[in-house]
Amino acid sequence: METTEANQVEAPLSEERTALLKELYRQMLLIRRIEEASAKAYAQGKIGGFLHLGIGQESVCVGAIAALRPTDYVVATYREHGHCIAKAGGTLDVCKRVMAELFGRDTGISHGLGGSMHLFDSKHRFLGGYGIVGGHVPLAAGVAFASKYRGEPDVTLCFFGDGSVPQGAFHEGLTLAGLWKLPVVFICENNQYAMGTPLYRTLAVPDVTERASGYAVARDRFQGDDVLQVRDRIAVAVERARTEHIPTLIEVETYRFRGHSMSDPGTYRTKEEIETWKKRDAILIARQRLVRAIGEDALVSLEASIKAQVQEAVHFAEQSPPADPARIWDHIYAQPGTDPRRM
Ligand SMILES: Cc1ncc(C[n+]2csc(CCOP(=O)(O)OP(=O)(O)O)c2C)c(N)n1
Ligand SMILES: [Mg+2]
Repeated sequence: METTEANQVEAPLSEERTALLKELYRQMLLIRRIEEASAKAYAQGKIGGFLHLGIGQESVCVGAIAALRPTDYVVATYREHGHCIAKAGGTLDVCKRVMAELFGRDTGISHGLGGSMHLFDSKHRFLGGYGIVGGHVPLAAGVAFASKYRGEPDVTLCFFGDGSVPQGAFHEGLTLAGLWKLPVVFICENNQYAMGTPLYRTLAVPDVTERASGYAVARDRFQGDDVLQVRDRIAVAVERARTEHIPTLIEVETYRFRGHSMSDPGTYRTKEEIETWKKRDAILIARQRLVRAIGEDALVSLEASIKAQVQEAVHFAEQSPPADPARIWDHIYAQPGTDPRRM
């Protein structure tokens, strides 16, 4: 047994769990560095439009997606860079294509036509990137319905923020998922704010998962500080969705360290509040745990390679041609007879 800084006794990690934690740490750090680089490029005027960063929330998408099979689906909000990268396994290729999309380049993951809020990667079954708060919740139920209808074993993960919960579309999506027993897991990334509005001003019942009984879906609620815990708890819900067709409503407590978007200085929060949450940073916690398990040296080359990959992704975006105006009407409507999952 080892002792953590909080003086809690921590069970030693097995070799397998250490390897898993190292991979999850790699993905979380890669996503953070990609987003930091995109913030820099935005400030330099190289990225336009909206840019919502998930810095501080990486453990949710990385932990949750680690519980999936590659054939499972993910649907997310406009704060979805990390989800898209994690769904593709955190490769250099996806980082390049996400960065190129933010730069509005033809090589981008949506050919530069979508930008930050509309990443889409059908190959890896990442089905967007949606800007309408709560609007994608019924879409995720529809994807899960399609899997069940076709007799396919795939599960859909639907990520949304606390601001989606009071929306009508959230209610409709959860109602149908519970009624039709769809293989879907709804994950509320409760980052305490909807833009500048704190949770207590939007939700009369602050425990999001209390709503689950109204929809006859299972529920779970936990903190996002420990990425391994996120992975393990979501894995239970994914298994339940796959084998029993019981949906789950999950709430993960997390925090974004920056403003809502690049134009938000976040002055509605105190420095003390942000600093308190930074001590719970899942990347920091994972790193401390890995240092205790395998030593700092084992992480140095990993971190250097992440830095190099991020530089390569930015370089790729800068060198790529701009989005092609001839493509502007592509992918607006489905073509009759085509399967949008294979476009
Ligand atoms: C239907 C709708 N209403 C309002 C907006 C404007 N809006 C964009 S983000 C946002 C806050 C959403 O907060 P939350 O769901 O908690 O997600 P977070 O940004 O915290 O990740 C709002 C109100 C929108 N995009 N869609
Ligand atoms: Mg929120």
